[in-house]
Formats: sequence, C-alpha cells, structure tokens
Amino acid sequence: TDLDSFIRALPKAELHLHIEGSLEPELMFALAERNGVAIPYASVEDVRAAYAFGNLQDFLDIYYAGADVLRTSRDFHDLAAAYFDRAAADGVVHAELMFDPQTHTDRGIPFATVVEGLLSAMADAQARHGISSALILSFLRHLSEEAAFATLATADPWLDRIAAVGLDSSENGHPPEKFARVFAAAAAKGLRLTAHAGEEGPPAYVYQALDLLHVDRIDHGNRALEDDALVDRLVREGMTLTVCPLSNLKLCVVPDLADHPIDRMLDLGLRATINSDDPAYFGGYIADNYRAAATARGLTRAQLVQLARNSFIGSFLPADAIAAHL
Ligand code: ES4
Ligand code: ZN
Repeated sequence: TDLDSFIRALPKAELHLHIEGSLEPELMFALAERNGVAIPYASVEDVRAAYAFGNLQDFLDIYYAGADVLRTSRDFHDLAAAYFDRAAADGVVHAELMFDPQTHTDRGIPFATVVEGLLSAMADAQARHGISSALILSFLRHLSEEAAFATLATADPWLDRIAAVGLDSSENGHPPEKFARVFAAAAAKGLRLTAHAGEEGPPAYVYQALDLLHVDRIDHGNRALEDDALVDRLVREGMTLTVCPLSNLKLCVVPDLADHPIDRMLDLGLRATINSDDPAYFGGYIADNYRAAATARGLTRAQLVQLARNSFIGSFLPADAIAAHL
C-alpha cells in the first residue's frame, strides 16, 4: 500500500533491537540441526504457537530457551545477517544491536564467539546494504551486580567496538539502583548508557535510571506517562524513549494497539522512537511496528517523519553523522 511504501522509504534508525530476539523459528530449527541441539518443539508452527505471552517473564523464559541453539560465531553471524537483510528492506540505515552476553557465557559460549560473529555481520551489513551499526552490551538485571561487573571486565578487549551498555530482562524486583556502580564504571570507560525502564516497572524505576544510572536513553518508558513531573523532565532533558508498539501489545503492556500512547508521547513533546524489540517473537520488524502504530492511532505522515528523525537524534552516532541524517 501507499502507507507501506512511505514507511519503508523513510530512512530510519533502529535503537531498540535485541539481536537474540530476531531469531526466527526457521533459523532456530536450522541451527538446532547444524549444532545437534535438541529443542522442545516439533515444528516451526509449534514454535509460533508457543509465542503467546501474558507478561514479560512468560516471554523471557521462551526467549532464553530459544537462544540455546546459538553456539558458534557463524551462528551469531547468520542471526545478525538475517536481521540486517530484513532491516535493509524496511529502510533502516543505522541499527544499534543489543546483545545479552550473559545468556551465552553462562552456558559456556565465550564472549569472543558472540562478539566476533556479530561484528563480522555488521561489517557485511555496511558493505552489502550501506547500513551503519553499533553494539550495545546489555546486562541481565535478574543476575547480580557482581556478574555484571564480571561481564564488563570480559568485554574489555572489545570496548572500542561497543558503543554502550544496556539493562534488560525481568524488570520488577530488579530496580536500576542495583546497577548504579557498574553503569558508573561503564561510563568511566567511555561507553554510552541505556536501560529498560517503565516497561512493566513503575515511574520510580525511570527516575532511578535518570538519577542513579545517568542514562542517555530510556528503553520503553511507557509508565513514565503515569507521572506528569517525570514527563516534564523527560521533555526538558530531550530524553529519547525507544518505544516498541508490537512488543507492548504482545507483552500486554497495552491491552490493544488502539490504546497505544505513541501519539500522546509525541503530543507531550517526548522524543519517542519506534523500534521492534524482539521482532521474531512479537510479530514484526520495524516497518511492521511503524505501520501497526500508524494504522491503530491514525498517525500522520508528519508524525512518522518526526519518529524517524527522533531515531537519529537519539542514536549513539557521532554528532556529525547524526547531522548528516537530519
Ligand atoms: C526484552 Cl521486551 C524486553 N524487556 C526486557 N528484557 C528483554 N530482553 C529481550 N527483550
Ligand atoms: Zn527490549
């Protein structure tokens, strides 16, 4: 359709994408076979049928289990290459890939295996599609502060190829304050900072991400809308929110896309962006997310352009590269 072509033709950055969340069931089966790994599904249809989630934790349990088929650098390369092919078709010109090293190192896959596979796919994406990209090392917040420090230490030889650290996994009960010291250490090493906050967790967790982690962006941030003073602050500080409409629907953060606050965020002056989060699990890549939000909320072309523009402003690209995209 017309809307479809408009969205795909709009140059955009993807800022909130878990690369492990781009593992399509077909690739999961192929890697299970290639690596001789047993998976608890009989077919691709069986896998897709399991993707009905009542909340974030339901999803995470299935997402961590799926990642077990990823064993070699070639697996991580193939995973990211498939993502970049889809992203290129959707008009993505810059992508910031989150990865969860602890999901892999805790099952004996070396950090080097993960990062070398991802970096080779990123170099290919630049050569084949002209897509620039960056890596965000995300700490699992259900694990300890000590484990996060150990992960940061393991990453040390690659820090010149890692743009930022993030914070993901089970939000409730694992407030940002738990990671204040490790985020300070990451900042001291020159890394940018982002954290999931206000997806399921309360506005207090968004305040903690700002005040205790000193983040450059907030991943999700939906529940910030419950606190007017917090919204004013996010607007005043020009804080980017990496919003994920289909994720919000599938994880029951919103009951229906018709209730999604994306246009309210823009109307309030928040620097909202649209992203896919875990596209293989939530039913769509970035253009699907733009299209679903646009259709459900009647977004104007000007609003879609604003969202794409926000994605460059909120990116971890250097200032001259951001300017070149605006
Ligand atoms: C995630 Cl949607 C979401 N929230 C928190 N942690 C995650 N890891 C992967 N996707
Ligand atoms: Zn996420």
